[in-house]
Amino acid sequence: MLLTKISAAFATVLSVSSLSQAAAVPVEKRESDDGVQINDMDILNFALTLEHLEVAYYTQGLNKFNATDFKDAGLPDFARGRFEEILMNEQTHVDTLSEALGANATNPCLYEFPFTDAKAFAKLSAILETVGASAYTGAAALLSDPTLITEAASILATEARQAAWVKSAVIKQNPWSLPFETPLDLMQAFSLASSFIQVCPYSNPDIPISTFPALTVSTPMNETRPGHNITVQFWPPMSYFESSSSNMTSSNMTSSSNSTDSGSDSSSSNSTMPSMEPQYFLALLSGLDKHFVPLSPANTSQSAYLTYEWTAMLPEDLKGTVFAIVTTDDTMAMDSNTIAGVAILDFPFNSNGTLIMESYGDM
Ligand SMILES: *[C@@H]1O[C@H](CO)[C@@H](O)[C@H](O)[C@H]1NC(C)=O
Ligand SMILES: *[C@@H]1O[C@H](CO)[C@@H](O)[C@H](O)[C@H]1NC(C)=O
Ligand SMILES: *[C@@H]1O[C@H](CO)[C@@H](O)[C@H](O)[C@H]1NC(C)=O
Ligand SMILES: *[C@@H]1O[C@H](CO)[C@@H](O)[C@H](O)[C@H]1NC(C)=O
Ligand SMILES: *[C@@H]1O[C@H](CO)[C@@H](O)[C@H](O)[C@H]1NC(C)=O
Ligand SMILES: *[C@@H]1O[C@H](CO)[C@@H](O)[C@H](O)[C@H]1NC(C)=O
Ligand SMILES: *[C@@H]1O[C@H](CO)[C@@H](O)[C@H](O)[C@H]1NC(C)=O
Ligand SMILES: *[C@@H]1O[C@H](CO)[C@@H](O)[C@H](O)[C@H]1NC(C)=O
Ligand SMILES: *[C@@H]1O[C@H](CO)[C@@H](O)[C@H](O)[C@H]1NC(C)=O
Ligand SMILES: CC(=O)N[C@H]1CO[C@H](CO)[C@@H](O)[C@@H]1O
Repeated sequence: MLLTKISAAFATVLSVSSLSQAAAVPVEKRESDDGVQINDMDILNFALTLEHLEVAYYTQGLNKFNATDFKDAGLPDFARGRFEEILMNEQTHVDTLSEALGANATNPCLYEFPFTDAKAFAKLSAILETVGASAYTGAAALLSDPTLITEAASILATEARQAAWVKSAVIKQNPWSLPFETPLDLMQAFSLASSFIQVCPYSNPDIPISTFPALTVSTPMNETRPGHNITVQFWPPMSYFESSSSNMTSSNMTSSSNSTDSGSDSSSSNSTMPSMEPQYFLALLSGLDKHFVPLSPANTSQSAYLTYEWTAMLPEDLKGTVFAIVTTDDTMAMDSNTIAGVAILDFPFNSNGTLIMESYGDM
């Protein structure tokens, strides 16, 4: 039954392994950052996946909240009418992309959105529009047909206008973050979008994009500030553990259980765990800049292999919307060295450029 929640099946539908679907729109294939071969049809279907999600978002929100609900939530009188216009924009994007893809167009999925009132609906819409703008910005480099690049840029600009309108006119915060929009690659954008997707029709085309393991922020929104420590949650990858401690036999494992409870015994620690604990970094994607800060286990007496809660000091100079991922080194933020993500941080600022405390993510 379609309503069954099957995230595993969804992951399979979008698995990297099945690339058998051939190109229809253009034939040329380009390599994404993680080496997966994708073509323009895949990119358009990816864009269509995001547009379907947005149509569902505005349809559900506008069905759920009437003019009185908007007013009661303290939103401006004009807001609901503009959200209706946004819905029409998104529906037109869906129609245009579907027409270009013909029989290969992907169909809508089932979605679950966490809004409980009109204000939360408005705030989350700003995040969706920003992710949309960032996804189109990142995907532009992967398109090969110049006509499609212009069409995608044209959609991108509208998504960015919509984001700016929600952020400024409705939420009364900064309409933009920095002089540059932050590009997200396909896997990063899809990791964000897929958190709202419950299940997709099996007949949908196989788009070769997968998702990262989850990264969540556990610091309360009002205490997540530049220059302060942030606590995030993710599991270090098992594969990393296995490859660094390759061919650890059961006798090695046995000795490991002896020495873990005596952390001071460093001479035996190398026969138990790999001698070097892994070092992870929080990569903060902000405009065209990438900031890296080291992560340490939040509980300093825990091994980095077994830690779920991590802490890092956020750089002082972050502003606006920032995307965070966890990487294995501090020089690049590619899919190949990303182990968890994507989390969204927001540091809204007023017209004097001063950070303001209330965040649109604070729902
Ligand atoms: C759909 O894809 C198939 C193969 O992937 C291709 O042969 C066909 O032309 C495509 N159809 C359209 C309408 O693009
Ligand atoms: C709007 O919806 C609320 C429930 O959310 C309902 O109580 C109210 O009567 C509705 N108002 C109008 C004008 O339909
Ligand atoms: C954040 O909010 C919580 C309650 O919502 C409050 O207890 C805490 O003091 C706030 N922190 C700051 C830094 O304002
Ligand atoms: C931030 O975390 C570091 C270690 O990760 C710790 O040494 C420092 O005291 C923390 N700072 C604050 C303000 O909590
Ligand atoms: C323990 O693991 C190391 C590799 O990390 C291996 O070289 C060694 O032979 C193993 N010891 C035993 C007793 O299997
Ligand atoms: C581990 O502990 C067992 C008994 O608890 C002991 O026989 C064994 O020698 C210990 N191994 C190491 C490497 O300390
Ligand atoms: C463990 O590491 C220390 C240096 O950190 C080294 O002197 C020692 O030989 C190592 N022991 C084993 C069994 O590899
Ligand atoms: C930190 O980790 C150690 C070892 O796992 C555990 O004994 C201790 O209770 C933890 N401390 C906190 C505050 O969770
Ligand atoms: C910006 O700064 C001016 C002059 O310092 C001040 O009057 C104004 O209230 C500030 N605006 C905001 C939104 O803080
Ligand atoms: C990394 C490594 O050394 N892997 C080896 C583990 O052991 C198997 C056989 O036991 C080898 O085939 C791997 O090369």
